[in-house]
Amino acid sequence: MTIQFITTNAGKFAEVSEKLAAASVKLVHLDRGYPEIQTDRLEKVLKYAATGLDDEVKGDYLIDDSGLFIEALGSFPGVYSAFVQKKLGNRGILKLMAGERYRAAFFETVLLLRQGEEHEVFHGDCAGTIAESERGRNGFGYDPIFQPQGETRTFGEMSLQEKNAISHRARAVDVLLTHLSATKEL
Ligand code: ITT
Repeated sequence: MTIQFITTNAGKFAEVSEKLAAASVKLVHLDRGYPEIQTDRLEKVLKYAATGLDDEVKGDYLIDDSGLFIEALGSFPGVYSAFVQKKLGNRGILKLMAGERYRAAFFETVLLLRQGEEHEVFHGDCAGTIAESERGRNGFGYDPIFQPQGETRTFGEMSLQEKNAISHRARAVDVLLTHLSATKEL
């Protein structure tokens, strides 16, 4: 089966297509944005986006909204992660966290799959801590400052396959794959 992944983020596309290729799902990259409302939950962003995309995109598609939630910052940047990455970057986050000993954080990914007339939503998360400095050049976005629980390296220091073994996005894709096999699509 073929699904279009609508995202402007090539890193997301690489991660999801690696996982889906292993399950013989072909992912096609549709490199375009869509309006993202400011709201308190990632899922609401996707559900709103889907109402517009349904009219504009033919065939099955997948969209991904993700965020980094830092506990000491009251879950910031959370739903504002894209804006904050653009405006403050990882250095800005490290400045906000300077002197903070409680560094717990988690990533969350929500995926929305449109198949026929149906919308299905899948969640994945990954707990960890905010590193003291940027480490590694792999991945994208916040990867160099996020160290998953039980690991000594940041996502930025891991290969795509290593990140895909434990990440929020990979977990959401696993739930998506379980759904596809339960509905006999695979
Ligand atoms: P699309 O909306 O076009 O898919 P985006 O990069 O704007 O791409 P998001 O709004 O979901 O995607 O991402 C919010 C921010 O969080 C953005 O700056 C990403 O780079 C970052 N981000 C998302 N997933 C991440 C991950 O797995 N590792 C590190 N940073 C991530």
